[in-house]
Amino acid sequence: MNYTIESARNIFSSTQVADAVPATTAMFAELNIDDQLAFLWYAYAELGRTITPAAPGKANLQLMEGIFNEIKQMSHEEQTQLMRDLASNADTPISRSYAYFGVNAKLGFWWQLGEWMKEGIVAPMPVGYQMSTQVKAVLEAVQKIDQSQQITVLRNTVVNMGFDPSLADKKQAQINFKFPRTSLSPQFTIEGVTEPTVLKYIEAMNADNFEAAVALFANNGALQPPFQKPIVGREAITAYLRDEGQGLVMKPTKGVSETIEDGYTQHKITGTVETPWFGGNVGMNIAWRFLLNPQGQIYFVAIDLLASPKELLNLTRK
Ligand code: EQ3
Repeated sequence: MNYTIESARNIFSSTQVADAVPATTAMFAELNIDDQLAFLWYAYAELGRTITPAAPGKANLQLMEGIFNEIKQMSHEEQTQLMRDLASNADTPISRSYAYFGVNAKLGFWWQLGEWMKEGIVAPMPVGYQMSTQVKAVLEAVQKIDQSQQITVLRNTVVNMGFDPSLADKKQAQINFKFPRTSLSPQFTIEGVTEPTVLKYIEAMNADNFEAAVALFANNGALQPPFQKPIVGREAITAYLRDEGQGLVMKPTKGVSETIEDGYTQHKITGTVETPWFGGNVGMNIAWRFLLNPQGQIYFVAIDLLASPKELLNLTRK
């Protein structure tokens, strides 16, 4: 059998992913702009009752100092308009700069605005704000999902802001955050999997060594992030990982390896992944579905956010 990226996407097809994430993100997108901003405020505040993101570090925030100074000098009305412009993908200078921030820079930008909203430096939620029934419905939906899914919804909404989000796929991020690692890479063994390429991939990712991780891919190989289409080719994968892979801690625990046709092998590994924003407080349940070519290179890997912890045990082929 000759594999294509399209056919490779179906390996280990019984994997149950967290469908509630795209469903909730779609509900959010239906809200009007003020309701979207209000939803984010309440969802973030609600999350903050149990976990709060770590401060992104001075060096990272300094990368956006110019824009932050501009914002601090604005009136509350202007700040509110700025937030509306970002959420509605309006074409304004700040909204354009934002579109070129890396994912973590976008999150860091809103983290800072959130802090300033609490302090009253940036326009807070209006006193006496009455939540609409639509906002209530999305909040209820988000309360039903687990924290790793909640933070994924929040992250998706922030990523889609700014002018013009479609540019985000084609560009090299101009502001990229770095998260210095505070501890040694975690030691791991994957029960059931000894394939060197898979082990080297995890090791490289746990050291932010994206060049080493990408060298494991075939030239025409692809990486499929959760809820996204495959990213094809080494150059595009490197740009993606430099932006989104920083500071992740991957803790794979078990897996299964099988030889299939023509010397190809497939491997499904499950475990948890921690983001530098929430550290060990949120362990995201993840599956990696690898298809290796006969040379042992990664032809395809899908990263899935799993529907439930129970899915960590699902290593069946079909
Ligand atoms: C100020 C406030 C509250 C109100 C205002 O009205 C609007 C907004 C937006 C506000 C602020 C909101 C804020 C500050 C939200 C912050 C949210 C954060 C920090 C969310 C972080 C989420 C991080 C996630 C979900 C990371 C997931 C990463 C994964 C699953 C990575 C997986 C990968 C693996 C395992 C690989 O092997 C390869 C690569 C890949 C990256 C895909």
